[in-house]
Amino acid sequence: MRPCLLVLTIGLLQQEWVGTHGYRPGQALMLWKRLYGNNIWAHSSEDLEGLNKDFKNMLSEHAEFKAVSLKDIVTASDGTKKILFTLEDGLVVETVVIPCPSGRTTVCVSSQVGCAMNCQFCYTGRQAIIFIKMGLRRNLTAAEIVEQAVFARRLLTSEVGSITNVVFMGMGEPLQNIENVLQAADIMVDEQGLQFSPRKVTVSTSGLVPQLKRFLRESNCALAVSLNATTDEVRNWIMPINRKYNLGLLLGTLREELSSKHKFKVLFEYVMLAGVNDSIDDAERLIHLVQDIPCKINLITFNPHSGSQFKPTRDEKMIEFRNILAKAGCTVLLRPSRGDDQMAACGQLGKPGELGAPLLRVPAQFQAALEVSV
Ligand SMILES: *[C@@H]1O[C@H](CO)[C@@H](O)[C@H](O)[C@H]1NC(C)=O
Ligand SMILES: *[C@@H]1O[C@H](CO)[C@@H](O)[C@H](O)[C@H]1NC(C)=O
Ligand SMILES: CC(=O)N[C@H]1CO[C@H](CO)[C@@H](O)[C@@H]1O
Ligand code: SF4
Repeated sequence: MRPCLLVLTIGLLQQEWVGTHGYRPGQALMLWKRLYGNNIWAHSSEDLEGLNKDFKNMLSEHAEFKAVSLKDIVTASDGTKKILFTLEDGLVVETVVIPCPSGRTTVCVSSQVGCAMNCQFCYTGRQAIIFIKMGLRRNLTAAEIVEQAVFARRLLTSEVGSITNVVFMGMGEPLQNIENVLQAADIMVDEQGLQFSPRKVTVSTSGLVPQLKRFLRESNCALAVSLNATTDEVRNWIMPINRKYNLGLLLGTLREELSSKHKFKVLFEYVMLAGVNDSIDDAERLIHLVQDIPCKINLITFNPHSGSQFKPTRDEKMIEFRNILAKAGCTVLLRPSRGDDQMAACGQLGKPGELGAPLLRVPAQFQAALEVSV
C-alpha cells in the first residue's frame, strides 16, 4: 500500500520520506504547505501546482493523499452537520461540524472506531454503528484524524465561514490512541500546517491518568476532562474508567501537573443528570474537588435519546447549580447540547437501536431517579 502523506508531520516528511526518495528538505516543506497550508489542502497530485515535475511524478506514483472518503452528510435543523466517512478498510467514522451564531464553528473529530470505555450515556460506546459487535474496533491513524478537520474546512470555506475550533470528542477515547492523537494535534497547530491556535484544539478524555500526564507534558493543546460526577460511587457507575483511575487520582494528577503550567486551564465537562448528580451537595463537592486546579467548568444539558435511562436536569435547577459554583469563584458555563434532531451532538455519535454493549446495573439509590423497574 502507498503511504499516506497526511500522516506525517513536517519533520517526518522531511527526514523519513522526501529524503529517502532522494529529494531535498526544501521540497518537503513546499509539499507540506500544499497539503495543509494556504487553503490548498491537496488531495491528489494534481493539486500540487508549482512543485518540481519529477517530484510530482514521484509523488503520484508513490504516495496517497486521501485517508478517508465521504459517505454521507446529514444536516440538522440547527445547522449542525454530521459527516460520515468510509475508511480504507470499509469501517465508518463520524465527524460533526457545529456552527455557533457567535461565529465560532467547531469540528468534532473521532479518534477511534468504536470505543472501549462504556460510559453509560454515550451512544458510541454502547450502540453498534455499522458493525454488530461493539466496543473498540481500532485506533484511527493520524492521517484519518487530520483529514476529518481538513475535509470540514474544505466543506465550509464555501459555506458558513471557516472552522475556528477543533475538539477531539467524537467517537473514541482520544487518549487511548495517544500516539496518533498527539501527532494529529501537532499537525493541526503547526504554523505551516492547519494553523489552529493550540488553545482552540481541545482533546477530551474520560480520565486515563497516565496518558493524561503524558499529554500535558508533550502537547500545548487544550485538555477537557469529562467529570460528570462528584463521587466515586456515581462515577464508577456512569464512567467505569473511574474504577481504574478514581476521582482522587484524576484530580490529584491534574493539580500536580498544572501547578507548574500556570497559563494552562483544564475544561471540566459535567453533564447534568436529573436525580443522579445535580444536587446542591454535588455542587458543593464539585467546588471542593476542583479547588486549586486552574479550570473552567462546562455544565451540559443531557440530551435524552431513545433507550436512555437518564433524564435531563431542569433549567432552573441547572441555573441554581451554576450560581453556587460561580459564587464560590469557579468559572462556569451552561451549555446546551446541539444537533439533537439528527443525533449529531458530540458524545452521542452512532445510531440507536442496534446491539449495544452491556448497561451496568443501576445502583439501588438511583433507581427511583431513573424510574427503572426492579
Ligand atoms: C460525560 O461528559 C462528556 C462531556 O460532554 C459527554 O460527552 C459524555 O457523554 C459524558 N459521559 C461519559 C463520558 O460517560
Ligand atoms: C491504540 O494505540 C495505543 C497507543 O497510542 C496502543 O497502546 C493501543 O494498543 C492501540 N489500540 C489498538 C486497538 O490498536
Ligand atoms: C441529585 C442527586 O441525587 N445527587 C446525588 C449525586 O450523587 C451523590 C453521591 O452518591 C448523592 O449523594 C447525591 O444525592
Ligand atoms: S463518552 Fe467518549 S469515552 Fe465514553 S464511551 Fe462514549 S466515546 Fe467512549
